[in-house]
Amino acid sequence: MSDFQSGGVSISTTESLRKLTEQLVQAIDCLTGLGDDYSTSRAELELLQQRLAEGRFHLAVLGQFKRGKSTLLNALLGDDLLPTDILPVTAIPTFISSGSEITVRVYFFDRSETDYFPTDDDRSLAAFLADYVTEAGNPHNQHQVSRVEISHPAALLHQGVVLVDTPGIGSTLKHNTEVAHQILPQCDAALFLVSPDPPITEIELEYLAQIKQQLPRTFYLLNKVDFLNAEEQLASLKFLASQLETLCDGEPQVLPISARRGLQARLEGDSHAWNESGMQRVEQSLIDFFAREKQQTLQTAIARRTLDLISDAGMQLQLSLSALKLPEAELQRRLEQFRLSLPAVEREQQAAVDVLAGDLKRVIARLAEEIEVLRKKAKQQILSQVEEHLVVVEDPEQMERLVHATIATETEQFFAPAMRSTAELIRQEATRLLSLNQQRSNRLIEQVRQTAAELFDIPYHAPAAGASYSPFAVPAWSNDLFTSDMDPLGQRLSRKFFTRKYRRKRTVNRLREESRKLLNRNIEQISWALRQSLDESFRQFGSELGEQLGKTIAATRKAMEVALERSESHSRESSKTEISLRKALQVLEDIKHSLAGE
Ligand SMILES: Nc1nc2c(ncn2[C@@H]2O[C@H](COP(=O)(O)OP(=O)(O)O)[C@@H](O)[C@H]2O)c(=O)[nH]1
Ligand SMILES: [Mg+2]
Repeated sequence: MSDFQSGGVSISTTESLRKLTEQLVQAIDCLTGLGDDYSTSRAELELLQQRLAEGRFHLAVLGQFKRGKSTLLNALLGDDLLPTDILPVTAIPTFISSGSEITVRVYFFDRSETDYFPTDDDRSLAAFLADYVTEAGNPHNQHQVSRVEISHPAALLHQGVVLVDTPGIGSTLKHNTEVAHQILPQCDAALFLVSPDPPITEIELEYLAQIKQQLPRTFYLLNKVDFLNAEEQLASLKFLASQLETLCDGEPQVLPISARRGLQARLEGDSHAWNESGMQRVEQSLIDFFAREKQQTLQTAIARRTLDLISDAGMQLQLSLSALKLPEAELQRRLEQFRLSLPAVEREQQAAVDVLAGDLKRVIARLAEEIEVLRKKAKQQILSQVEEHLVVVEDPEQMERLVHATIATETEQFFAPAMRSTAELIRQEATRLLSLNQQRSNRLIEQVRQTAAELFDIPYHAPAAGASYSPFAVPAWSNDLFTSDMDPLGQRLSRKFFTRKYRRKRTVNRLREESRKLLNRNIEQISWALRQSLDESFRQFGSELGEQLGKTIAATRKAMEVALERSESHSRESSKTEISLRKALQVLEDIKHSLAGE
């Protein structure tokens, strides 16, 4: 029996494969007949069709950034292939499938040519990959890489298994979080990775809820257990299980692992250590799962996605059809009514923008309070130690050395955790407010769709997945944020010309002043970094809010205007259009019902 519990997959057998294949062909045919308006949905269906035919199963590793996703994949492949780092690295989804040797192909958004490894130059594979999938080699994806495909001879990849490395959610890099959401419709099952400290965050639970909605199977791994003793590991697993319980109908199995130790064991061929790392159990469970349930899960995932795409196309079709059926004057009137409803929407949107700005101000005020608390604490903790040297030490040179040493250790020890806890506090507050704003904006978008639906007497379909905004991201931890270097200017007072007493007094004053300045400078850096992140998250959120709403309005308006145009043109033409639309709708409805098993 597999360690991963069965998720109650019901579709099975070759008969259902044959049926699903046929349904896809019908749906694609139907959308092809409808022309360019439906080309995006058609292209997506074609990709699903291809995957189903090839039995290409996408198992994605998902989770927050830095949980060890890439390390885990490297351990499973037995190869130090994907870049891993303490900084966010994987900005691009990477698909790893079976091949007799290692090759890499890089795809771009803005051109159809691809880049390929091995190349003519002598670059290593790691260097080649780093140029595309790391933030350092390809900052903010300026090279417009859409995805990377790697082929690898690892046995685990046989029989159509494709492992997918994803950028994490919750990273400072917003585009990573976006990609982590956009990848979900392409995945069939997921390994969801968490690690202790903290075991699981609010953002992860939200992400997981989306994953559960879209993917038929999810497996849970607690990574980095090498940080924990047996007791702590047990407590972590228990806590995780309780957090996951509501999402998973019952306590899910969470396997504890150390991907890093596993990778090392694989590279050294140490089977005992491989077993100890927990990775052997993961590998065996995956092999069992692939053997027993891969085909079923693939079919379930593809059937679900097909159903979603067909439902969306059906709604678009219904809107065109209802519009077409109406007399031209009536259509004009309703279109006008829709237009008239827009200013109210725009007013509400403006109100939403104002609320957002107010919320940002509130979080900034909260940040200022926290920063003052921090300043006080830093003074108590660091300056009191400095002051001790200033009082006790007689020799000015020795005093200088001691103060510098104290500042250097204390800066790191105080500010690193202080930064983390302040950032966490601000993150929680920002996430709470942004999620309220998101609910408001989702309601507004729904309102527009509902107005359109009511005007044209068509049933209202809630969107498959609401717009998802990336929440506030804590700034990346970097030592550059803090400095312990004191001002080197004007130090030395010549021993020759001044008495030691005078030199000591001057040194005390200068060190006191510099320590204060340095401490304030570090506080300002923290404040500035968090303020930047806040501004950026709220700004992005605001612009996405406008964009989503704009798109919904534009799409609805376009469907009506197209209908209006057609009804204005020749009536015979129009009745022909109506017949073909009606036929298409019937076809889609039939497929939908048979997909839903009705
Ligand atoms: N201690 C420990 N560190 C790990 C483990 N797995 C990964 N890491 C480290 O965590 C950091 C992030 O790993 P990476 O695989 O890049 O995470 P990703 O962002 O989720 O892909 C790296 O420094 C890894 O070496 C583990 O099992 N134990
Ligand atoms: Mg990674």
